[in-house]
Amino acid sequence: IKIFEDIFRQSLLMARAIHLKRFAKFSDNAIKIAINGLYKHNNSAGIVDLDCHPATRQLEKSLEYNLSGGKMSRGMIASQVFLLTADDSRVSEEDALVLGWAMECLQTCFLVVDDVMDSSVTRRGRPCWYKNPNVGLMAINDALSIEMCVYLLLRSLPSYVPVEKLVELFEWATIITEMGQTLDMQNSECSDVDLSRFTEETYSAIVKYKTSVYSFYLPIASGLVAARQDSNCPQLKKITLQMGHYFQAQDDFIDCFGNPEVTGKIGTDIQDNKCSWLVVEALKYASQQQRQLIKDNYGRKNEECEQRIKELYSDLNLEKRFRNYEEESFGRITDSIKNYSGPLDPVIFRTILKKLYKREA
Ligand code: DMA
Ligand code: MG
Ligand code: MG
Ligand code: MG
Repeated sequence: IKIFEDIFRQSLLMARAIHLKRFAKFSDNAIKIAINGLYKHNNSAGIVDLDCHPATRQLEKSLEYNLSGGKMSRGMIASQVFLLTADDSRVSEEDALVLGWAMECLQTCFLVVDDVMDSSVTRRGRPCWYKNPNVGLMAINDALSIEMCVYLLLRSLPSYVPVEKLVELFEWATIITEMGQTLDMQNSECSDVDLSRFTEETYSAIVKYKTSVYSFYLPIASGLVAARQDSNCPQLKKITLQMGHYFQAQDDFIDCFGNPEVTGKIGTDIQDNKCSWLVVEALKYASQQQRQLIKDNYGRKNEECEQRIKELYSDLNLEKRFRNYEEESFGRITDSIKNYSGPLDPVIFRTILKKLYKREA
């Protein structure tokens, strides 16, 4: 009955919601809005000339390349929550789309630098931005510019949207995520493989900072803040943290066991010495001998070493253990959603969870 009720309520909400295609198409407009914002602020200072500037062209190119090809789930969630919870009749679909693309710009700037830090090769089925000829480490500067597009977009919103509150929320989520990336790097960039770092506690802390806040809390909370709804709800925090933990565990699983044709990226966690869900789990069950094997082969920039770790993961039944974790997480999050009471229709949480469940990309 619950499922039918969900489908019915979902279709009701869908009638008022934004479709993925419309969201995707708006990306060109979002780029124009960001660039226009850049001109506008520039004119008031009047110091530099941006017209037909090769640097402006570089920003446009990096936006075109990097904003496309993703699942756009964070942006879609922010847009939907905004549009579905706003009582103010002046709130338009375009306002919601602008918020959604600000969210996608934030995600994009994180990914561009993440790929540099993780020495990744592909992203969304194409070479990582920094791997492109004529880009290289300029990607870092491009990422900083893309980060500022978040604010150019937010500040383009009309005055009936609480822009300052949104800016504050985005700033907070950004620095938390960056601290998460610091934790992620501090636990992987060490000359000696230190297995004592790979604990569940460390893992939970990294994931809370680097993934949950910007991937789940921010999209929902920003939608609520934009719509002037109450976002200060302990159960919302609980649900989004649990979703983030589950999402990153899946990301870590996919890094090793996923199909690059489907995920669009080639895994790097083993060679990068990451505190991944898999290595934490492996260490729980590894014998003394297997621990030594991890110590000798993990975090080496060497494909044979990587292969040995993958074999060990299979010997330790990590695929099956992950499937169990997946079921447990699904149950845990479902229970948390049941206890939610707030301005959001809980069918939205259930829809997000359904999309996550058993995802392969
Ligand atoms: C990504 O973690 C986290 C952020 C903040 C981008 P990750 O390096 O595991 O992501 P991916 O597997 O997509 O490179
Ligand atoms: Mg990465
Ligand atoms: Mg990373
Ligand atoms: Mg990953």
